[in-house]
Amino acid sequence: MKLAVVGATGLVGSEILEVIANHDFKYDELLLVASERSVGKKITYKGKEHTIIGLDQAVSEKPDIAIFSAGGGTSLDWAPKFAEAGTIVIDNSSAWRMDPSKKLVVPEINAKTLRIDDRIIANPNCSTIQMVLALAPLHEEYGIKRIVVSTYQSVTGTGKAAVDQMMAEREGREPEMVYPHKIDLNVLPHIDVFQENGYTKEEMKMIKETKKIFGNDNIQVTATTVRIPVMGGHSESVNVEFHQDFEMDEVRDLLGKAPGVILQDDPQNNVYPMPLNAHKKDEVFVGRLRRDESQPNTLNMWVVADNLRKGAATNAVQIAQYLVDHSLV
Ligand code: A2P
Ligand code: 11C
Repeated sequence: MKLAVVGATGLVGSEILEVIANHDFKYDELLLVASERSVGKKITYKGKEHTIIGLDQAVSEKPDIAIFSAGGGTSLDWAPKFAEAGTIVIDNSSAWRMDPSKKLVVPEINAKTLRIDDRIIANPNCSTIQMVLALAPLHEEYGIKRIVVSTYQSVTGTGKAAVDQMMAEREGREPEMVYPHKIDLNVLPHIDVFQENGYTKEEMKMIKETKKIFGNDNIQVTATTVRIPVMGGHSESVNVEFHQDFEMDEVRDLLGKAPGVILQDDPQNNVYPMPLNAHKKDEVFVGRLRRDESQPNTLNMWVVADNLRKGAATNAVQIAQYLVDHSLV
């Protein structure tokens, strides 16, 4: 197994390296790939020194799997070249997600759709992954009719430069502005670019990707995505209406045993999911479960996950592990 991590010097790339180590993902050779700016730099990983290489060299090395996390442009240009060379690309960017010929995979939900000829596999957006993972066991039982989601997203979702902007503001240094406004002590109802319909691209990702992952265009979704000055994870208020009614005990039971989901729902003792606790965890945390008393068959829930972990690195490494375990690579 020759594994390449493209974007290895970035926030998601470093997290991928951590997850590979934690999950003991087996490889014989590891290629660390970044932009020309970083080529030649040394990184020590698991006690071994690695030299960062460029994309041209990485393609010529014909890795078995390449996990991409270097932005949409890099994925659009380079994933097909790797695929052509026989590499399976697992792509963290939005470049291929809505391409009908590419699978959009959250392993617990739809890894079984993967086939030997899937050469570019898309990893969904972080805010989508955590929401669908928490909803999947309930969807199976009651059938989702409509989702209303509002997010509270960590600055780590934007990348290193955004963390730097927030910390510079917090520490009274001159910030390099990544966002159009200050982010510390502020809330921006704006993630990614605005579209013609008034929604942001992040909101449209949540809508379209949810339908694709569940393989059901009839699921209605509306989203408001918001950046807040925290690190550690994205939080989401999810209001979900089902076709069938549910019992709260059964909802708790289903979530309690869902793979990759941890129920943290004991409000009397101030127990509920928070980004501070989700930081560096691979699971999705769910709490504040309560019936929406304003209409039938509807549930409110609070969903938190480390966006760099299950929202990106963990999901990608789980896809890679699935390919290995099922002889798809
Ligand atoms: P580099 O560190 O050389 O710029 P983040 O989202 O945290 O900013 O990280 C982005 C990652 O993507 C980094 O590893 C960055 O490498 C990499 N990257 C950005 N542009 C390119 C490119 N054109 N080719 C290869 N890697 C790229
Ligand atoms: C954010 N969700 O928090 C974004 C980051 O499509 O993979 C990931 C963007 C993407 O800003």
